[in-house]
Amino acid sequence: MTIKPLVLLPDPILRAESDPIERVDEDLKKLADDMLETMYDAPGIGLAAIQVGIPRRLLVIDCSKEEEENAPLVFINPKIVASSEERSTYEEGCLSIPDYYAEVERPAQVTVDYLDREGKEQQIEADGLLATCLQHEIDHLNGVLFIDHISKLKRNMVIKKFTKLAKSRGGTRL
Ligand code: K2U
Ligand code: ZN
Repeated sequence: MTIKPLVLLPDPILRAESDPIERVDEDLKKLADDMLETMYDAPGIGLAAIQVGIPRRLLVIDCSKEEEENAPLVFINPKIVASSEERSTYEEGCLSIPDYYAEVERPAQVTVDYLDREGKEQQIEADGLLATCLQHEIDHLNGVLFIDHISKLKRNMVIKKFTKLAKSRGGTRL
């Protein structure tokens, strides 16, 4: 497996609409496995393919606790088919916007249709951190970042800071 370079704000590819996956083949499974290795190495609890520069509707998640066994999940062409009126707030971060955290309010429960790593149709009803993570990652597939859910003033400050950082670092690939 391979740890892949992360794409950082303000790389414009993070704003792309990712393409639906037509076929679940061995190459796609290898990409999912590389994304899981990249996510665990970061470390994070979720990762969308666009964050390693690949605009395909694929994401991986593992919300298991430190003291628990890993419980990796692979979501292919995920679609939110229902979300609760009730909302919850989490302090979110993003591997593409390192060391910046902000409170984001989202629906507390979501129902998501997707294909699993074997290409089998699945449906999950998620709440808690898994619901937040799924919405955060599915946002990535639509070119939406968690900073799009905070005030314009704060968002512009973050973008300005990461634009300056990218200039000093010579790019947006970590
Ligand atoms: O998409 C990503 O950048 C991965 C995020 C996913 C995530 C962010 C906020 C809330 C839930 C999921 C990373 O895992 S960032 C690390 C992290 C982990 C738990 C809570 C907050 C931030
Ligand atoms: Zn993110």
